[in-house]
Amino acid sequence: MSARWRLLGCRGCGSTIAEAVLVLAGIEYDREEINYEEAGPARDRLLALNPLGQVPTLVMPDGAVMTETAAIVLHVDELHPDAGLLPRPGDPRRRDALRWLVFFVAAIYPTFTYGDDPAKWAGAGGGEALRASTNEHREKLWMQLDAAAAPTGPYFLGEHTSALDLYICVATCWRPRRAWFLANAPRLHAIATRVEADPRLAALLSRELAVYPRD
Ligand SMILES: N[C@@H](CCC(=O)N[C@@H](CS)C(=O)NCC(=O)O)C(=O)O
Repeated sequence: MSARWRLLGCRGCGSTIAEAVLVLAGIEYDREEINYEEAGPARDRLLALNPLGQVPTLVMPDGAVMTETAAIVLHVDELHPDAGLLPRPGDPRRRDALRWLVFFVAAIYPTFTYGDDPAKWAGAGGGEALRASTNEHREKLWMQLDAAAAPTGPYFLGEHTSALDLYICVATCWRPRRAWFLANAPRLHAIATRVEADPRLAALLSRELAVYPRD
């Protein structure tokens, strides 16, 4: 059994959020690149661990499997409270952090789940409409999140960075991409660029996010 954590991820995907969490917590891990869209032995390995076929999928040193970015954030925050992933229990900002963390995974993330490969859910005939409606809905959700960000920043919760900033940094590279955020959700755009400049994360993020066009 390995003493290191093992992350199954896909460049620039939600696994980058989990990877940034591990980096901030100082957890040593090995990473396996998986193209979850491509049938084959790598996807079979992923499916054996996570029947949803999603990344991130983490195998912990005791062999336990963890999926779901929000669960990973909460678990690593418990193990490494000094990593600054979430405000400490009792701090009123923790309530906000939990609210928006769950908002991300319960409201925003599913728009990608159903919009990325819409024909899977709506059939070939309905795919285009599902993609358009999830794209449109997501823009509203991002604007709601932008309005909830601390008005003077520099991070979503205010003075201190948190795991929410990691979601913002990574997911603003996805549809509708950074130029849209600059025009429509400027607080989120500012947070995303600030996180990319964090020296603890710069190497990881420049490698992972290089797959996306920038402003
Ligand atoms: N709720 C999951 C969502 C993970 C997820 O949807 N990851 C995407 C990549 S960014 C994926 O694996 N998509 C493939 C699929 O859903 O089939 C989380 O928060 O970790």
